[in-house]
Amino acid sequence: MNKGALALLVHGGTDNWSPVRWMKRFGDVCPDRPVVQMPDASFDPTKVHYAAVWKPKPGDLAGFPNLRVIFNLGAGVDALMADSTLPDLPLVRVAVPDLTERMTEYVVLHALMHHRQELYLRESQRVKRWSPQPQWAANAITVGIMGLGALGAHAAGVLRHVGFKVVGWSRSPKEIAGVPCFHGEQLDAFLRQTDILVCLLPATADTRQILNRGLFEKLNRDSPMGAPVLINAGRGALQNEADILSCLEDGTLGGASLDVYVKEPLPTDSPFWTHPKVVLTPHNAADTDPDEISKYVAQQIERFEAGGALDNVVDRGRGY
Ligand code: NDP
Ligand code: OXD
Repeated sequence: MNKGALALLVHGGTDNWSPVRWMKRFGDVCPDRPVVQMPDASFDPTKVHYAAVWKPKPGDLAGFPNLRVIFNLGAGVDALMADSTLPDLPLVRVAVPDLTERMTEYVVLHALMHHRQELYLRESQRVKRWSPQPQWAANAITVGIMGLGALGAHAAGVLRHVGFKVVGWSRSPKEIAGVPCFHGEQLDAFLRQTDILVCLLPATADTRQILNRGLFEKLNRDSPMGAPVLINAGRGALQNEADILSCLEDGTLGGASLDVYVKEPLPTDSPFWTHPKVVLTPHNAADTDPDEISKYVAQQIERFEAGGALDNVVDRGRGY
């Protein structure tokens, strides 16, 4: 067995990131290649050609002199980009239908939850209040998606099928059937139309804290929902959490679904936990499935070794 080894560096905390589970899957899909869970002081680091990682410790990847490709086991590479010692090698991220469809489920679920006044109705049930409020049609609501990449573009199509109007905003111009697309400097025009703001941006130097009071104040104030709503499943670094709380308090925002936070796990003293206008999930909008992603990585390695191109290589200059 002289194939270059695959080193597994997985840190995450939650069950989905159990290194044992990932080791087992990579062992199954790379039967003729050493797969080593790091740290392993007994393994010669010069034998490592590939690394499959989730939140490795800064400096860890610099320890493999013959590394050829780094595979990030999620879609977002912000944790890796923050490592100034990251080797200058192809960095591949996850963009697969399995992850994309899971994220679309989350986005549609939460858009519908706010559109159908679920927070009000659940509270009504709790207090035995038979007092429905007027309803409006999905096509009276515009969902604005920030980030029209693998995830945003797919969610846009499904939201359209549900009946919402959908608009999108990205860095470069895009064309999506039935979805007016804005880019760059056209942000304000995009925000003016938006009733439900869905954020599926990567965290980069350009997008840090983009979800702030100034931006929320530009959202459509004439929504049938009374006030616009925020859904953020991108990254916590995109949001100013004090601004979200104060905008929920003063009605600039009518509600928020948050999956990601500046600090994760979310500290138990965060006001988000108990806020009546917040629907909170623990960064599980779209899990990366070890079965799917280990196959994806193994196939890419086979193709790379046969002289083929890698898919979904991160542009280090852009940071995503
Ligand atoms: P992509 O790289 O495919 O898409 C990113 C989109 O954001 C692109 O449309 C890009 O524009 C746009 N964008 C980036 N920077 C800017 C900017 N400065 N201004 C305007 N638009 C910008 O990423 P994915 O769709 O695959 O994933 C998006 C993010 O979702 C990930 O980076 C990750 O943080 C998060 N995520 C969260 C998960 C969760 O469970 N909560 C799971 C998976 C991902 P352009 O098209 O012009 O390049
Ligand atoms: C990802 C994530 O980036 O899980 O894939 O957040």
